[in-house]
Amino acid sequence: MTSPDRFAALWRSLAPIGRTPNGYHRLSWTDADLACREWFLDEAADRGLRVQTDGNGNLWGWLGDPADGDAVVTGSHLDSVPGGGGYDGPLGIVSAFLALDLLAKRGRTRRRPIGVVAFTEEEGSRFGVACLGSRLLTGALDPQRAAGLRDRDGVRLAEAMKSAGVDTSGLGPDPDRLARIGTFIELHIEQGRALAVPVGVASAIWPHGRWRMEFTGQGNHAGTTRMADRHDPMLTFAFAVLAANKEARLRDGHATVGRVSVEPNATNAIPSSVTAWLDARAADQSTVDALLAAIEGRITERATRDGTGFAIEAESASPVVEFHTALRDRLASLLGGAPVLPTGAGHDAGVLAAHVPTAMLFVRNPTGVSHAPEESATDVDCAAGVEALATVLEELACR
Ligand code: HGY
Ligand code: MN
Ligand code: MN
Repeated sequence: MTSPDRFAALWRSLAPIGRTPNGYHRLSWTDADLACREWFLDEAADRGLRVQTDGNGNLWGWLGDPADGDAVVTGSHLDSVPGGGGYDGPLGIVSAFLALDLLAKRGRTRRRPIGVVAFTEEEGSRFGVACLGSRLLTGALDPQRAAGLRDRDGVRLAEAMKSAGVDTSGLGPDPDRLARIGTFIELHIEQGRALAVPVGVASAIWPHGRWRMEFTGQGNHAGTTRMADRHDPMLTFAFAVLAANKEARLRDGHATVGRVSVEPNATNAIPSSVTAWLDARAADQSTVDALLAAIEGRITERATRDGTGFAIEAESASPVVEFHTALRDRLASLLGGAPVLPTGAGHDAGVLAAHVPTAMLFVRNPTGVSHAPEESATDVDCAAGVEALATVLEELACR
């Protein structure tokens, strides 16, 4: 049994990395990420795993030879949103290592390779595309486009990887590696307070996407420009935020504008442009599409009234994911009738699900807060998650 204390001890070895007074800052290929990667390699080595960094920067630790195929792979991601919580991502990796410890204790004979994976840039917080590492692995993202993605300081992904000493010539689909995976299991903190028991099983991931919105107008003097003469993109932007919120409420969807940049961002100047990002999600694709059309229509009308320009462009889109139903039901019953529930959060498991039988285990999040420093889970529930993951790995890799 992985006691809560044993969970807490391993948790403490990772927790200080990238932690700031305003939450976690573990953006891919930054020093914090590199320290997390070192932690992964140390923990993998402690367990005798063979480690690899693939051409896309994803980290793999193997028990057995992956070339034997039909591997059972588990893992998640180490990167965070800026100011994020500590559990979103890392819980799946800490739990994977502890589940291997439990498996070793149980002494069952492994019949298949077992892999632990840390996918890079799952949050898309630095380079703007979510699940970057798993999308590159599976061919869902063009490597040329990926190599050219820039962070807020203009650093390209390829440069960031190179400065971390990673050869970028292998960026792109890795069909051989993908073909060796028989099943993928991601354990993740639940992010919406939907679990009344320590562990649940995912049924689906909502379709969702990210759109970049550009508002353009006439920069001008805050003191001398009459209100009637203004073409103020900040006004159209402000309307856009309210419109997105209203249209989402009308459709039971979710719409968020959490990131904005203003030019010239001066206290006494009417902006010349405002760039903002819309995150929109709903239980089905037709609702997402209708939500986007409504938001875009209302903002376009308003821009005409404000005499400003408006453009919107999709940056990353994730279709609905229905997890493998037989695997889902097998795990729910294996775990004593664990609840089965959907999520509005995207995951690497959602990308892998299009290629291999994939399932997710959720660990209870008492407050439901995520993507914020207050994100939490109890050691007792996390230990239950490890126990569940070990049982699933035993079922899939030892029978
Ligand atoms: O945004 C998401 O749903 C995930 O946390 N990347
Ligand atoms: Mn997240
Ligand atoms: Mn996550």
